[in-house]
Amino acid sequence: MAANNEILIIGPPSSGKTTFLAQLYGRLMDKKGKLQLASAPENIDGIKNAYDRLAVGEETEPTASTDNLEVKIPVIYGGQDFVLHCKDYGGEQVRDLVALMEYDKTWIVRAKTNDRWILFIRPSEIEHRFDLSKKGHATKDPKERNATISSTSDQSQFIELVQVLLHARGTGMKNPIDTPRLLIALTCWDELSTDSTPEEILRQKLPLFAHFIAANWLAGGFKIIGVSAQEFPLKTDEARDKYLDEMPQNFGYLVLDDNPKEKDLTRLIEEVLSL
Ligand SMILES: Nc1nc2c(ncn2[C@@H]2O[C@H](COP(=O)(O)OP(=O)(O)OP(=O)(O)O)[C@@H](O)[C@H]2O)c(=O)[nH]1
Ligand SMILES: [Mg+2]
Repeated sequence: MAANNEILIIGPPSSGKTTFLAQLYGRLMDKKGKLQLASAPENIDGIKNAYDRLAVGEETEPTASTDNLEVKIPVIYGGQDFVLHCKDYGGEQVRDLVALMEYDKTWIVRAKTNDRWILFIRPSEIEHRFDLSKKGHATKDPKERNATISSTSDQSQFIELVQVLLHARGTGMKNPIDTPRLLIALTCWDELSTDSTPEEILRQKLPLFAHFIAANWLAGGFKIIGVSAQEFPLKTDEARDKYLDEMPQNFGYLVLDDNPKEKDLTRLIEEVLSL
């Protein structure tokens, strides 16, 4: 089945959606990437705000849960013109999809009209799996994670999220899924300090989820990559100065199959379009 080129970024709060879109916008303005701007985009206020913050070395702010921003950026890719629809919204909405197990019309339309999904997962925020072979009992500080959706594990939350969205789209799971094509982007890759491949990290951090995807998608219908849109945290004056001096569009990279770093962030779009 031919899939359309509409792309939806799905990600819980703080998974790096807005930072990535702001950095992508910077790359497009810079005109050095594989994906090129065709003409000036309209309505980019939300992304521009995040872009301007990065330009002065400030981190992006959490997107309000009520925000549903849709930006259309005309681009040229492989000699062809098409419009990149960027949707940014508060990740709280994604958290609610799983917590309440219900979705509104906005999400039905999003799930149905976008044939290419990018799922943002920030591995450094995944709760460590409890390994019974290493400890006799689990000790867990209840204050440690106030960001959890419920008492269920991160793994089942991501599985449920994908199931809810497939349900909203009306895609059954009896046969291997071809569309939506799924790009799993492991974000804030710099926080991992690892030489492992994105696939290895997914299997290490979320083995059940990795298995769920491999079992339900057609091979070739999904892919796993690493993304560091910002390259390092902007928590110190030194880090902020570096951003100010060297410009945000010079930071950020992707990690493709065997963990080489790819500086052209626009290639993430190429990866999802080529699925
Ligand atoms: N170290 C590091 N931090 C990052 C990176 N990308 C984003 N961050 C930080 O992660 C936090 C969340 O980033 P956002 O882009 O606002 O995340 P979001 O998914 O838009 O969050 P919501 O709007 O709440 O849904 C911010 O403090 C960013 O500075 C990265 O590549 N590396
Ligand atoms: Mg945001």
